[in-house]
Amino acid sequence: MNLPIKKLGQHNLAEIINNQDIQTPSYDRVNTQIGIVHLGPGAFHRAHQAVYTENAMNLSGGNWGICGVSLRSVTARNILAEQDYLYTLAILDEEVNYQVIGAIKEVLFASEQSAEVITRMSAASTKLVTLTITEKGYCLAFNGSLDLDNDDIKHDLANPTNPISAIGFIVESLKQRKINGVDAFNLISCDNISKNGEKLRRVVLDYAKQFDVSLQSWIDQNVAFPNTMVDSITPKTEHYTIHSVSKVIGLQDNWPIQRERFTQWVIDNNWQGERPDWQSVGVIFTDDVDGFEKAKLRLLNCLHSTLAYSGLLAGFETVFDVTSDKGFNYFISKLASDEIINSFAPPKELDAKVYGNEIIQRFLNPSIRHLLAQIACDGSQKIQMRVLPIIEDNLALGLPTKLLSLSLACWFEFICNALKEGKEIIDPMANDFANMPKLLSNDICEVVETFLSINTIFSHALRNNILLKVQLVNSQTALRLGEINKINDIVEKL
Ligand code: CS2
Repeated sequence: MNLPIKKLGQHNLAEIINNQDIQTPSYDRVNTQIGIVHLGPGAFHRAHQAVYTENAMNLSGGNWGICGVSLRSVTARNILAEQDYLYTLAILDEEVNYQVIGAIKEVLFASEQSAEVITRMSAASTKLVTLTITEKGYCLAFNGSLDLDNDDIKHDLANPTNPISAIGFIVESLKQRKINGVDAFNLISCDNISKNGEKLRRVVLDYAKQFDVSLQSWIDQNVAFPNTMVDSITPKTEHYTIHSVSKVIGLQDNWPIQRERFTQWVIDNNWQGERPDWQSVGVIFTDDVDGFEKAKLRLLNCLHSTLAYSGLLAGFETVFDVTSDKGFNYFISKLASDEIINSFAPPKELDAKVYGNEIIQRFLNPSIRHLLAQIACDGSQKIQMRVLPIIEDNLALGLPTKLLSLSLACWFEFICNALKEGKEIIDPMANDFANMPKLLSNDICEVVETFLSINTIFSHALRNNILLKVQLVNSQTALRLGEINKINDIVEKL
C-alpha cells in the first residue's frame, strides 16, 4: 500500500517521489499564504486555474495559495485534507506527464464552515475570488438579471450572514470588507458562460441592491469582473485514475486529476489589481475575449453537447468512441463547417476552420476517457450558452440551421427517452420535465411545441419561428424513424 500524499514538507515530497520526471512544487509551499479563494474546486478548477497558478508560483513565487470553497459536496474537503491538499495532475496525450500540484492550501465546506469562508473571503490577504460554479450557480433569470425566485437566493436574502449561494458569500464578504476599510477583491468567473464576467457582475449588483444601494455602488466602483474563456478537456476522476497515478508516483493519491495536454485561459485585460504571474505561464490577456469565447463555446462545447445526446441515443459511452464513428464524425464536421464557423467573428489570431478541425482531433485523443453522460448533464442550462445563440444568430443572418436543429432535437429526444424509461435526468429542470406529460406524446409536433413553450429556455422569437419548428419536427421525426446509428443518412435527408 502506497504512503499517502499527506502532511509532508515539500522537500520530503520531492525526495520520496524521487523521480525527476514528476514535477513537484518548487516554491516555498509551507510559507506561501492564501491570496485566492475559489468557489467550486471541482475537477476543472484543479486541472486548469490551480495548475496555471501553481506554474506561476513555481516561476515567480507570490502568496497565491488557494482556498477552495465547496458549495455542494463535502468530498473535496475530506479527501484533500487527508493529503495536505496535494494532488497529482495527469496529462494524458501522446505522452503522459505527471505534476504534483500544491497550490490549494485549504478547502472549506460552505454548509458547515460558512463563517470561516466569510472570514477568508473578507481577509485583506485575499486579492482574488475565482469561480467554477457551473451555469446554474449564477442564478440567472431569463433576462440576465438575478433570479429572485431562486431557492438559494431566497434563503440568502433572508439569511445574509449565513449564505449558501456563491453570490451570497461574495456580497456578504464584500460588505465586511467595506465596513472594515479593506480593499475589494476582484472576481474572475471561469465558467462556460458567454460574457461570464458581465453576467456575474449583474447578479452580484442585483443581489447587493436588495440590501443597500451604497454597497451596490461600492462594489460597482471597486470590483473588476473580467470576462474569460477557459478550455481543457477534463474527464472526472475514476477509480482507475487513482490506481494508475498512485502507482506511478509511489504515493497514495486519492483524488488525482486527469486532463488532455491542450489548455487555454483567456482573460479580459481591462482591469487593474494584483494577480499571479499568469501571463508568464501562458494565460492570454486580451481585449477580444468575445472572439475566443464564441469560438470555444460554439465549436468545442456545441459539438460536445451534440455528440453527448446523439451519441447516447446511439449507445456510445465516450467522446472518443462516438467521434471515431465515421457517421457521427461526418455530422459534427458538417455542423461545424456549414453552420457554426460563419456564425461569429473569430479573434484575429484564430482561423475558425482550423480551430474546429483541431477540436475534433482533440476529441479523438485515445488516452482520454470522457464520458458522454458527464457532458449530457444540465442540458437545459448548457444549450442556452452553446446551441441556442448560434441558432438565433443564424436565423437572423439567414444562415442554415438544419443541423443545429438536429443537435437540439437530439437533446429533446434524450430527455423524452429518459422520461419514458424512468432514467434519472441530471438537470436543474428535471422536475419540470417530469411534470410535462406532453413530452411523452407520440405526436412530435406536440413534443416540440412543449419544449419551445419553456420560456426560461427559449425566447419568444425562437418559440414562434416557423422554420425552426419545422426543422425540429423533421429532425426529431427522423430520429424516431431513422437508424440513429446511420446519422449521416439522417443528415443527408434533412
Ligand atoms: C463539456 C465541457 O461537460 C461539458 O459540458 O463540454 O466541460 C468541456 O469539456 C470543457 O469546456 C472543455 O474546455
